[in-house]
Amino acid sequence: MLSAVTVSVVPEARGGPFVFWDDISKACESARRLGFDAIELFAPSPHAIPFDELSRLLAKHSLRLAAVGTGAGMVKHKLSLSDPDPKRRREAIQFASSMIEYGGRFKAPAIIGSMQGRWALPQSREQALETLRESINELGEFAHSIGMPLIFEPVNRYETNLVTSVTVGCEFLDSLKSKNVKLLADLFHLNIEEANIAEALRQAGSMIGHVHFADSNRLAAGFGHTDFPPIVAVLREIGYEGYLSAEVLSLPDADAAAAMTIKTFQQLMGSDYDEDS
Ligand code: LER
Ligand code: MN
Repeated sequence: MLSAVTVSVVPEARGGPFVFWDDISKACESARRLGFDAIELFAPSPHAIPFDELSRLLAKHSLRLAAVGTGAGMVKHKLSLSDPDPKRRREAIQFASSMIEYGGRFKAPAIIGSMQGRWALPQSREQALETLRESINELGEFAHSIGMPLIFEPVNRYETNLVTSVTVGCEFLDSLKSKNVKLLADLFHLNIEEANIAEALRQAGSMIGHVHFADSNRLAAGFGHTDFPPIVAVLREIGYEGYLSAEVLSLPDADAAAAMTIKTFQQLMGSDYDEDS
């Protein structure tokens, strides 16, 4: 497994669960110094950090791009992939596509989390899920056309009323025509929604494509009460080789959150972790 840390350049997301903020160059420098393999980027659009600039920074600090978030589509632009208004839904698809394309240039998948939206009357939940299914099928196939998977994230009940758990996420993926969509297990959301986090991951098996590495309280892994060893044991058992990406609050400050994350990551990886990788 590989380590990653989040960087947000979305002012409207201030206070959200991202470790580094605003200054991508400083974030890359800190990530490398602390020993991360990659960063995960949360940006307002593909134009926020031009391709050449990010390429140069990643190369300079020997970092990879783990994934790109699309949450700004919701937080900043109020776009939802289950929007009953066809025009707004098309804008949501266009925004998500532009992020998929941007990430793809770095071989990084895009994540659809809060952009799944929420259902509300007069729509039914089933109608909203059907609309979401159409959007995710289209985006999944677009991602496929550029050789990338699409990552879909169940989000806890306080943030969506559509896909909130790994079980519902697996059912949703099974119902898609596109077979190019993987699940994101955000350990903070799972801590709220699952009876047993490790068991939920075991059930999902090869459907897991990305992990947000957060403690019970959404602080860095190690600052809460989540029991990580059984979770990592199951991730190994299901053959997960992707990222544990710290999408956590920047508390008590960015460097402390990042340092606790990498300490916990290295402890969990034990002898499997090659410090030079
Ligand atoms: C939001 O809570 C979250 O976990 C993000 O990764 C989804 O956009
Ligand atoms: Mn997340």
